[in-house]
Amino acid sequence: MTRKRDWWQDAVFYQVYPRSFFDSNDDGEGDIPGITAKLDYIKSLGVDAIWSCPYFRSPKADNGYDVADYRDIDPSFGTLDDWKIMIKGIHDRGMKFLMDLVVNHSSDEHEWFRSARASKDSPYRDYYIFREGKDGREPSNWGSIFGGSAWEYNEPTDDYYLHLFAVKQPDLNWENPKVMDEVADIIDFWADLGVDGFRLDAFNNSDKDQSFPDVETAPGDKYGYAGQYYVSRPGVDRYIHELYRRELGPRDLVTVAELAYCPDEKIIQYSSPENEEFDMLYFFDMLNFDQNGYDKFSPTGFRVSDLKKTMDHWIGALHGTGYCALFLGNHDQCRPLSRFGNTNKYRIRSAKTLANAMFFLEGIPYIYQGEELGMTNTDFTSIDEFNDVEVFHYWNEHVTEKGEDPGKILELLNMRSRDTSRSPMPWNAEKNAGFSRTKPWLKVGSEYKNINVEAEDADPDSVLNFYRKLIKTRHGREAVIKGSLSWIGMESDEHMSYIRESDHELLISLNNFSENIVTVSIPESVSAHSMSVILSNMSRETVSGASITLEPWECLTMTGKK
Ligand code: TEU
Repeated sequence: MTRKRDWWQDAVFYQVYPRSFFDSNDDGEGDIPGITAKLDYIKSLGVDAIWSCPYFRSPKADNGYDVADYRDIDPSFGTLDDWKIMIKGIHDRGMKFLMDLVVNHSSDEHEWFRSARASKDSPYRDYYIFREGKDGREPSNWGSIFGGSAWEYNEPTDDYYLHLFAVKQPDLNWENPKVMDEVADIIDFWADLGVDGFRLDAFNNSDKDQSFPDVETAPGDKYGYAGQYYVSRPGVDRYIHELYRRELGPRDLVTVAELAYCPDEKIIQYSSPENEEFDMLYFFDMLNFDQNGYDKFSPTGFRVSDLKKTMDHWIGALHGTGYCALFLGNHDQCRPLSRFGNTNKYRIRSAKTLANAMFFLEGIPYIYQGEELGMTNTDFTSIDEFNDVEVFHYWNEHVTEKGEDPGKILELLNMRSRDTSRSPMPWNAEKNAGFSRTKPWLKVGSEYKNINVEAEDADPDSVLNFYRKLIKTRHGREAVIKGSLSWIGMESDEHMSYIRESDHELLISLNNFSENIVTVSIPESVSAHSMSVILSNMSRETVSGASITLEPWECLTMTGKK
């Protein structure tokens, strides 16, 4: 089946974190006019579409993923008129715009929840999930994704409400058809204003087993992971299909599903066009391979063979059916360069190699703001410098409650916390990295004097200019969009190399992920063809032969006609 809404299949997306992108009114916070002011920059990358994290009215307990009004812009981000100017600017430049739709939960300050929690007779009571306590405590021992219980006591009605995320993010009750009607209306509202699609936040958590069975807990823990009772249950398919039928399909809107803890057997179902569910799949779990399970704060060390196996797994499963997002970082992860690359001698080379290695795979590349500059993790020197709800939960649990070494926990937070990648975008070498003339809401990374847009724009060999070439080189390539994938040396822990092949094109991407000189044997099926270098981070112009020797962190992409 051919998809009608297919512009995105050859697209590259740019992810904006609005609070940290650009501050147009010098209050220390990025805003919507700030995005508008930088549209020429985004366009200059050659990307096709922008996805922005939320900017709706919100108390920002989870930085906007706690929405208090789905139809209004938070005053700190601007106004609806500012938004209209922004979307016009995006469309005028030939780009598309996807917004975040956060409807697994709302803010506890949303008027629905204010009313629901005040009285059992509220018309909004069933918009949320309230339950009586059991033996003087929570209705079940489910743990929240951010730590602690997933239930919060609600005094006015003497019962508890469910929040899979923070206390201020009560879960919406999708078993109530009125919630569906409300969300369909919200989609309608933004579609009328010109949005091109949505990223559905945490949507595969929307259907819960509302008998709330207790779960097993780790020794010493009060609460346990209850994913088996709320992840990717059948309701998710029903809900998204109904939204598709009512709004998304008829209005030609594109969706990207953020899927956390997604079981393999669901992914074909979610992405098969005939099911009319999601367009692109964004696997939150794609970056779990260098840690213990879902625990981002227990890193196990990076091996490039694990990255290859992970990509092979998801891409292989979807090949011929659907597309996943390709990314190594986002606002929920640390900076890929600090995690997988080299932040010292080979910073620039390795930033280019990480990008080159991902960009020629099958899928839709997503660039998270600042990645195109080769940004590294922000360095925090004390817990007071952080902002994220997840960080504070982790600190309280490990330092305050369990008495673990604060120095060690700080080190871990500097390695893996979400704030490491949420710092202001460095625009130039001036004060506050040119992001704002006032002290920014979150610390600016200390490397901004070297790593910033102005400096990199002027340097032809910068990471930024490599990304521009990379995006241009990727576009429109048959082998990249739908070609087969075969790995060269899948087990190697030094390089990530692969071949993509379609009816008329052969492409080979070689990426040395080590500080060693590495020799890669080229299969005869490729070496027999005349291949030309289309991208190199070492200014190589020609390469041939049955083996290729790569310098430390060198990357190289070549193509040939068949
Ligand atoms: O993320 C979903 C999600 O599962 C993450 O919260 C994840 O568990 C967490 O980052 C662990 O570190 C989305 C958004 O991307 C995230 O920013 C929000 O906090 C979350 O939903 C709740 O809306």
